[in-house]
Amino acid sequence: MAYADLREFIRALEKSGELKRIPFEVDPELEITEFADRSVKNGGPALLFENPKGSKVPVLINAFASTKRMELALESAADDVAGRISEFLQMRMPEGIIGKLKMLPMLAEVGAFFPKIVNDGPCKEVIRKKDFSLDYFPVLKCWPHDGGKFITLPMVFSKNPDTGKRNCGCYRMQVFDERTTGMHWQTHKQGAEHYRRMSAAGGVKKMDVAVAIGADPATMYSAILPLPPDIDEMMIAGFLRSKPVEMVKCETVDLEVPANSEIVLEGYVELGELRREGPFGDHTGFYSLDDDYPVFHVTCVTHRKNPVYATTIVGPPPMEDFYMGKAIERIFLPLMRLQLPEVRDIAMPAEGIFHNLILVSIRKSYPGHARKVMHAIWGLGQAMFSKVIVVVDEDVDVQNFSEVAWKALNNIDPERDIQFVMGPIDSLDHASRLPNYGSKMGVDATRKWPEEGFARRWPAVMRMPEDVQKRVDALWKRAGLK
Ligand SMILES: Cc1cc2nc3c(=O)[nH]c(=O)nc-3n(C[C@H](O)[C@H](O)[C@H](O)COP(=O)(O)O)c2cc1C
Ligand SMILES: [Mn+2]
Repeated sequence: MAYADLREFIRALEKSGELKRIPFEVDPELEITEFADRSVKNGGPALLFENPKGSKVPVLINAFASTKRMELALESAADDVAGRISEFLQMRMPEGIIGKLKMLPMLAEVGAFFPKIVNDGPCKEVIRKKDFSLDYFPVLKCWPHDGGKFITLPMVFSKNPDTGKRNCGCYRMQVFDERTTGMHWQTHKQGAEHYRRMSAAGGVKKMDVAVAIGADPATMYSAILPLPPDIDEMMIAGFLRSKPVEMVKCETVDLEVPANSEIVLEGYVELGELRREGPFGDHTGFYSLDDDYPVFHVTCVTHRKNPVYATTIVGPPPMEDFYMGKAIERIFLPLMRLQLPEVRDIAMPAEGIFHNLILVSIRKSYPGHARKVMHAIWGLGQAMFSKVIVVVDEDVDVQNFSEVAWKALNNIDPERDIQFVMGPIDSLDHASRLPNYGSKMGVDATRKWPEEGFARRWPAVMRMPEDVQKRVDALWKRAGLK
């Protein structure tokens, strides 16, 4: 059963022993971060701060910050979500009338994913068009050298001016004053693309934007998914929760937001207006430098009675975003395999902050195959950011980082097997020579073939035969060893 809203998810977390309420006063400036950081690194629960200093609105943090909580959020393990996706991808019209009849329930399920417009919703319980202030909400100052307070887990809605398609992305927002924030959509993201297109078209000066904070967990989660342009996150959220997302029209802008949202900020981004944003203690564990980004002007705030403010912190790994990213790795594997069926598995170790290190195992079929896979990944949506790709043969378990390091390091002749390419890189990369542009490295750690010019013999890995292992099992016990 899909969660109706954030509150139902909070109750589910609590019932599973995955939530701790903090009734006393804690400061949203730095103290909540210190709590959340310690909790995630100790395998602790999600935290609900009922009495954040300076606000009546409680703060929810770390709601997705473990494999178990991601599973509760999506109501199934990420691997099972991937399984459902594989099933749909393999769905073909079967022969004969009986087969077609069998298909009907599945097709009905597909139709059931599309978001539904409703007339009213809980997010309209309180509507403030005049007397509102962002100071009402307990927005965190996350890290000591941050440029200010940041809304860190928003669902930012905008429309593609050319196609009219909706986009929802999670882009942090620095609170500048009671009614303005930064809008940190990086140049590769859909919000930025909409902004560019509107600017290029001319005519209008303002771009409508609506920001929802806190909703049912699948809807919140959909905002971070690296979907192709013009694929509606709300449709994918409907798939994830097996129930359409109900959307309501905004009061002052031509956009819709999830009806069950806790908080909605409506407003606009003025085309051409930029303001210094940051620094910000970022996903990488380093501070992102300050930079110029568009400004979001809030024109109306709507919220539920007694809203809950959902947020997260990012920083030295592993953090909550690692668990959110790990589920993406699982969920997107079948989609990647649609284009690259030779891929067996991929892994993104926490220390690589998603795309700094991607380990890929492939079924190698022809000379240069590993390099083909690297280039394909560099051409695949947000996987373009992959800074280091290590390709191994299918017998290597990429989830076992120790095995990958051992085999890859032994298998490479660095000069021959490492390839550098130039291209777009993540805006958060602080080491690249230019913002958003730099080099990437591919490591072909597969076994080399004669067809690839490898004239020597390739050795086998040592393994004891099973019969010897079995004999020693018995002798081991006899020796009193454990
Ligand atoms: C906690 C969190 C914060 C994020 N903050 C930003 C951000 O400030 N700017 C940005 O461009 N992407 C940010 N992202 C990544 C985007 O949400 C992600 O790339 C998403 O796929 C973008 O959606 P889009 O393709 O619809 O633009 C963040 C992700 C997470 C998990
Ligand atoms: Mn998108």
